[in-house]
Amino acid sequence: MKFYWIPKTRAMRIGWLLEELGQPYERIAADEAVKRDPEFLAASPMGKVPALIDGPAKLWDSGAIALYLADAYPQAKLGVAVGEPKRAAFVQWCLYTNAVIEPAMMEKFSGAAPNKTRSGYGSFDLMLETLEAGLRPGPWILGDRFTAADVLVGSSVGFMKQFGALPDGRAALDAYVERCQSRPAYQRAASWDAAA
Ligand SMILES: N[C@@H](CCC(=O)N[C@@H](CS)C(=O)NCC(=O)O)C(=O)O
Repeated sequence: MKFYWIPKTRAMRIGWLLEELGQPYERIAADEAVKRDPEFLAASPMGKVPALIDGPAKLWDSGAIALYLADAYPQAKLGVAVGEPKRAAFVQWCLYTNAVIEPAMMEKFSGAAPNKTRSGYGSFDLMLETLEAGLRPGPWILGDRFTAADVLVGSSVGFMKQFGALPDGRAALDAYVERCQSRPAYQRAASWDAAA
């Protein structure tokens, strides 16, 4: 697998997932030269990272990459197979990061007035309430099993915390980030990402 990333960006979440996956991969920093490379652009037509090439599979969105890897490498037990009871919840939470959490974070950072009805993501507050409810009883977003959905959701909640967007008193979310970030695979990815 070829994994394209830029240090200290959202791409790190796929680095974390690849460390959880335990399959060999090549990490390629998407510098200006790489961004002009036709092989990279074939995988990532928008020039965005993370991007992944795995044989014939070419993907460039972290949600899509996470779903793909969880399905393509079931032995890593990071996904929920079609037909299993929690499959729907797994897909739902995998999409939650890019469809809801990240647009809601933009609302928060830009100071835009919330409009729950007009915005597909609801609002920042509604996003947080829904996430907190989803994490009950926990410890993971699907209950007792850690999955690729936690990599996506946990990395976004980690961003919120890092950028001061997580309001005080959200102890369950704080504890969730801590649980995610104490995983050895997260620590490995955080260490090579920080060193790059
Ligand atoms: N929704 C995308 C976001 C991708 C994205 O915005 N990537 C940024 C890094 S955080 C990027 O590629 N920036 C470099 C650029 O646009 O040239 C995902 O999660 O994969």
